[in-house]
Amino acid sequence: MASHWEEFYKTHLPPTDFEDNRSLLKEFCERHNSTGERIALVTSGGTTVPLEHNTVRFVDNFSAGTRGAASAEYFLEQGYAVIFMHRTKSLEPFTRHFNGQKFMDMLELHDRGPNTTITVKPDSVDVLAPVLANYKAAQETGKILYVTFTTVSDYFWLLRAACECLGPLGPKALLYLAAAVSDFYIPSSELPTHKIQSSVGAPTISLQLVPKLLAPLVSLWVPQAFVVSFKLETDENILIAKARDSLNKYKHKLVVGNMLQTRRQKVVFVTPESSYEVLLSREQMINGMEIEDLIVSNVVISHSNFLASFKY
Ligand code: 9Z3
Repeated sequence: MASHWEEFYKTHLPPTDFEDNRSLLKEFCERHNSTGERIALVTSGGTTVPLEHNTVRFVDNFSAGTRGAASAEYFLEQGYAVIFMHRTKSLEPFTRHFNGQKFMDMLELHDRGPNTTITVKPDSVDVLAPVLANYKAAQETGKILYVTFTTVSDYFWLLRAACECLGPLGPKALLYLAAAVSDFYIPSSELPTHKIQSSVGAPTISLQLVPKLLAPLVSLWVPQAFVVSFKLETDENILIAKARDSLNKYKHKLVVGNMLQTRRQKVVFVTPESSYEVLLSREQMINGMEIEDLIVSNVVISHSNFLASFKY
């Protein structure tokens, strides 16, 4: 009998841009594998669950992709090549610093008829320059690949394709699964084609469990990789137990637990041997330090130890 995840891929079509993304992933992984670099796959942002094939409405979640976008920058700083697999229109590395009106407010318009010019305000140069330098460096050295998903089904297709391309890197591949992936969905076969009509009364929407992809991911797709998953809870009393359950079930290396309410200040690292908090001090917070800086530094140390002890 086909497993739940195999059944999923049989009954859900890949997204329309799937083959293009697969080629990009393949080229990126082969290029960095040939130079012996480490690659971090960072997943980021939330998945949607459409309620109709021609989607007017969908179920979504809170994630703006802050964790993933910030972490991608810190992995680049640590010398990793990065696949940034994110929800369309969620936060991206580098541009995240200048979201919304912030960017416009940094610019000055010098309207001189046909010789109009635009400059960066002097007091914004210090803010923009380092971010721009890091952005340009990542682009020019081909160190970052952006791929996007919207629905939970898109995410599943893209995740498997990324894993297939990362497989040959063995333990040099690091998976950092920070996307907020829906646990529930409506199978394609049960979706109405057209917009749900209010004239037939209030709809009853019945969701089903998504397959747990961490199982094939760890045991079949990238069995040698260093896999880090995130666990989000809102009830502190169950966080560590849930993180430990996940490690016991899927046998990966590390679960980073976080609470919705305090995720910007602290997380808990749960490994098969131990659990410890990683948190920003008051002073670090005042100085504008981001917790992702600490999370990524700790993850990179664990990945290095894992690589050092890896038996080929
Ligand atoms: C996380 O727990 C991330 O840290 C956040 C980041 C989504 C909380 P933001 O985008 O938030 O910075 O606002 N991601 C994993 C969430 C998740 O769906 N985990 C699944 C679960 O908890 C397992 S992979 O069951």
